[in-house]
Amino acid sequence: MEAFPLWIVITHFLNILFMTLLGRSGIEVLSAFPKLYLSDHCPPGREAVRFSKRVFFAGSPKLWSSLDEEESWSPKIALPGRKNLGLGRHWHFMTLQFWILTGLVYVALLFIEGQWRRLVPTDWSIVPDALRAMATYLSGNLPQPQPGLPYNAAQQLAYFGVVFILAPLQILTGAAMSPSVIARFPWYARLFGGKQGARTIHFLVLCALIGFVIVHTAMVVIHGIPREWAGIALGSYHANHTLAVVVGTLGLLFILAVNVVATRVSLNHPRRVQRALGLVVDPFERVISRRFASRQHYARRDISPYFRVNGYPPPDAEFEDLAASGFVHYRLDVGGLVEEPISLTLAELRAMPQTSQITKHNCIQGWTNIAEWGGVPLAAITERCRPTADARYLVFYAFDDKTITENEGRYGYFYGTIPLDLALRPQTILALDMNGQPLPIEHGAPARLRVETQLGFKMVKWVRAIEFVADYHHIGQGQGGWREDQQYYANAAGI
Ligand SMILES: Nc1nc2c(c(=O)[nH]1)N[C@H]1C(S)=C(S)[C@@H](COP(=O)(O)O)O[C@H]1N2
Ligand SMILES: [Mo]
Repeated sequence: MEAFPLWIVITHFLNILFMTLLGRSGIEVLSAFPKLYLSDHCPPGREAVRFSKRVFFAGSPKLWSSLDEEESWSPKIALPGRKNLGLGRHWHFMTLQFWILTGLVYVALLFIEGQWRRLVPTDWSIVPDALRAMATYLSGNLPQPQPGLPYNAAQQLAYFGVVFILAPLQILTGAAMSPSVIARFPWYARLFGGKQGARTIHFLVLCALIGFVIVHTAMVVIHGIPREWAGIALGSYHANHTLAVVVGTLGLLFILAVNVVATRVSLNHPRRVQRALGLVVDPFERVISRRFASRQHYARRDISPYFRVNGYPPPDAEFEDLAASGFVHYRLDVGGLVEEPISLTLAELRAMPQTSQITKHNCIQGWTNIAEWGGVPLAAITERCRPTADARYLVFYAFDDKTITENEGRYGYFYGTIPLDLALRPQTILALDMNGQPLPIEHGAPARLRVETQLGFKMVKWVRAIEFVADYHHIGQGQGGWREDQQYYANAAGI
């Protein structure tokens, strides 16, 4: 009997390759916030699981920033390792697209070729049969394969679980972590117990998949490598066994080589990798990030007791003087490609139409918090200064010099850009208040951006000036923001 048709041999191989990249880059993402929560308030010190020795507390006397929580994990495990969340995400979202494509082709062919019975059990007797098969293994014998199939009931049930339960669950919980998706459809995250619930399930499914791979590999060894590899690498149990061992080994070496090269190149040429993977990742990010408008309306009782800080306040004397005098001398300069450049005091900003919203903040590292934000819709500011026809982006310049506040070989003043259409969305505001009080210094006083479909790093705090531009490639290192420049984050930030 033919064990596996060619399309199964190919999709199975691609699947191994993509799962190694997805798993390793997923671990990199986890290292940026190495803790799991069941609640979207993410109370510091009260995590469900923590993969880090260091504990941070809400009431700690010394201000800490969530980037301090990041861990550096080995490139042998994480892709690429050594605190590179930006490229970890690039690898994850690049591979994801090919993995889903492979999965769709596989499942489509399974049905088109009438082979779905290979995986989908049609009778409940599969459960006792699977139990019996496991008992047979435990007694030191090999169970009989299912009639007409190359594997037994326990294997069939496990394969069904992986393809039709674990893989879809991984995609669904992945989507429930996208700030764009859950800003537009807040009910969707609730299906999984919130974003943190989805994140925890996503991790548990990773563990289940790793467990599956271990047992699956052990089974291949127990059943006998040359014969099993003849089946899955050459498609037939009667194929030449020497050839099977050669092809199988070459296949595994290829997967290892791809992983080694991906890791090395990412560590040594991060900007090139950001750009190259960006060709596949950026369009995908943009579709998900910019299509939806936020429809979040949480209640006051949903507000988080403690809201994490990410990014230390500007340390210089000029800013401290401004703050000490209650920002009376503060001016927000709005210029660039506009018909009427303006300069607004805090009082003038407060005299403009105000709005407020209770929304969930999603830091790229993985934590969430809910707060109420009040301030001026960016649409109102845009309307006043009347951008010219060639203005396409808004650049937000901040007061904090990261050379001083976040120096891990990074430098320059913080800034960020958003496209004009995002600026005009109803829940895009220049916030002046947080939870009914003027913004605390650490959360961006006197004014900070809120773009409720995006990741936290897009929401520039301590805004000094806004510039309308046609293009951002001449600013900073040209990637559209300080974290994009210095940490290789993608510019569209909806997932
Ligand atoms: N000026 C400035 N804005 C910034 C940052 C920063 O370091 N400097 N960090 C960003 C990141 S990564 C996040 S998650 C949010 C955090 O906002 P919070 O400190 O109010 O929680 O601010 C964003 N805006
Ligand atoms: Mo962040």
